[in-house]
Amino acid sequence: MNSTAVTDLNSDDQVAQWRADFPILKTQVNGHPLVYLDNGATTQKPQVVIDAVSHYYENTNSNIHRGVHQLSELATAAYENGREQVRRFIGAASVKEVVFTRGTTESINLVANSWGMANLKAGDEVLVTEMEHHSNIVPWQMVTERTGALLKVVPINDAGEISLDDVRGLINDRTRMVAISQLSNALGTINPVKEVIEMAHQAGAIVLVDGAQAIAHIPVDMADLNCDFYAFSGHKIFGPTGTGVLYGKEALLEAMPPWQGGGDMIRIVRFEKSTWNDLPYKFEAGTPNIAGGIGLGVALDYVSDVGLEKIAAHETELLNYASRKLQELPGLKLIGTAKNRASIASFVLDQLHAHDLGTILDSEGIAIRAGHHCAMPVMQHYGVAATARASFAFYNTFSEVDRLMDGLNKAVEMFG
Ligand code: 7TS
Repeated sequence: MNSTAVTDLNSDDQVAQWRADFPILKTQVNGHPLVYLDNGATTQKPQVVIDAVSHYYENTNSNIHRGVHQLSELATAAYENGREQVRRFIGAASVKEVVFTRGTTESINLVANSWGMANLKAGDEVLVTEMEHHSNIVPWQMVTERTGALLKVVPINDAGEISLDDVRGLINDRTRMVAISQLSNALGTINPVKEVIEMAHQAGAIVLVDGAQAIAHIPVDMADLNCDFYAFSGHKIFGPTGTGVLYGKEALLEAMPPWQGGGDMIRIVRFEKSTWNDLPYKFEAGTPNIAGGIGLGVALDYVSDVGLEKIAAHETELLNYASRKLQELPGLKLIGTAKNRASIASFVLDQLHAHDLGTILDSEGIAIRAGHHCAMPVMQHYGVAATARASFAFYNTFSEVDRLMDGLNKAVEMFG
C-alpha cells in the first residue's frame, strides 16, 4: 500500500498511486484501456484483498469455530479479526453487533424476517422512501403483507430528494420501522439520515439504514449516526463478493429470534427444544464465506489507510466535473440533481436508449450501467424505463470522464 504513505502528491499523482493498487485497472477492453464507471454495481479489488483471499486458500483453508486443529484455529482467528476490522471501521460498540451476511440484500431480509415477524402486527406502519433499491422495498412488502402492517412511502421531488417535512408528516405513533438508504444508487442523492433517525426515535420507531452505496463514499460512525440497523455489502467497498454486514444495536439483536437454523447458530439442540448461540453467531447459520470475511476486513483497513475524507473530496470534484460536462451535451438530462449528491451520475439521452448507449460505450472500453438499477419506482417517478449510469470510485480520473464524454459524443454522432 505505497499509496497511503504519500501525502503531498498532487491530485493526478495521488490517483495514479491509488490506481496502481488495482490490477484490473490495467485491463484492455475491446482494444481500449478499461474505463470502469460501474462502481455502484460493484467495485474493483486492490491487490491486498486479492492476496488476502489467496493467502487464506493457499495456507489456512479450513472450517471455523469447530476444528481443534491448527488450520481451523488460524482460519477462525483470521475470520474473527475481519469482524473486528469491520467493527472498527463502522464504529460499532462491540463485535456482537457485527453480523456477517452475504450482502446488503441478506442483511435487510434478516431484519425484515426476524425483527419484522416478531414485532409487526396489523395496524403498524413501516416507512420507506420512493428512492429505495428493491432490496429495501420488497422484504418490507413481504413482511407487511404477512403481518397486516402497512407500508408507507416518503415521496421524492424532481431533483430526487426527500423532504424532512414529508418524513415528519408520515411518521406517527404507529410507525415501527423507517428503512432508508443513505446514498441512492439510482440518483446519487445523499439522504439526511441523521435527522430521519432522530425523528423516528422521537416517535418510538427504529431505523434501518441501507448503506450499500454510502459505505465506500461517506465516513460512517455507528455511535454518531445512532441508527438501529445498518446494512452494507463488502463487494461495493473493494471487498470480495458474497460478503456483507448487518450492524444492529446489541439489545435489539439480543431480543430478536434467529431467522435461519443450522450449524453454529445453536447452543444446544434437543428434539424437544433447541437454544441459541450468543451474538453475533445466533444469526450466522452454516459455514460462512470465510475467505470473504477475511478479505473484507483487509478491504476496510485499505480504505481507512487511503482515508474516506480524501476519497470523498476527490469523488466530489469528479462528480462535479462529470455533471458539468454531461449537461453540455445536447439532449442529455441528468436524473437526480439533488443538492447533496455523491459518486453517481444517472442520465437519459433524447436520441438513444440507455442500453444502446451502454453497448456503444462498451465498444470503446467504457463500462457503465444501463437499466432500472433495481429502483423501478425511481424510473416510474421520472417516466423513464431506464437510465445510463456512470458511478465513480476514488480510482477514477478526470481523463476517464473525458473518455466517457468522447464516447457519448461518438454515440450521439452515430445515432443522434
Ligand atoms: N441497496 C442499494 C442502495 C444498492 O445500491 C444495492 C445494490 C443494494 C441495496 C443491494 O446490494 P447487494 O450487494 O445485496 O446486491 N445496487 C446495485 C446497483 O446499483 N447496481 O448493481 C447493484
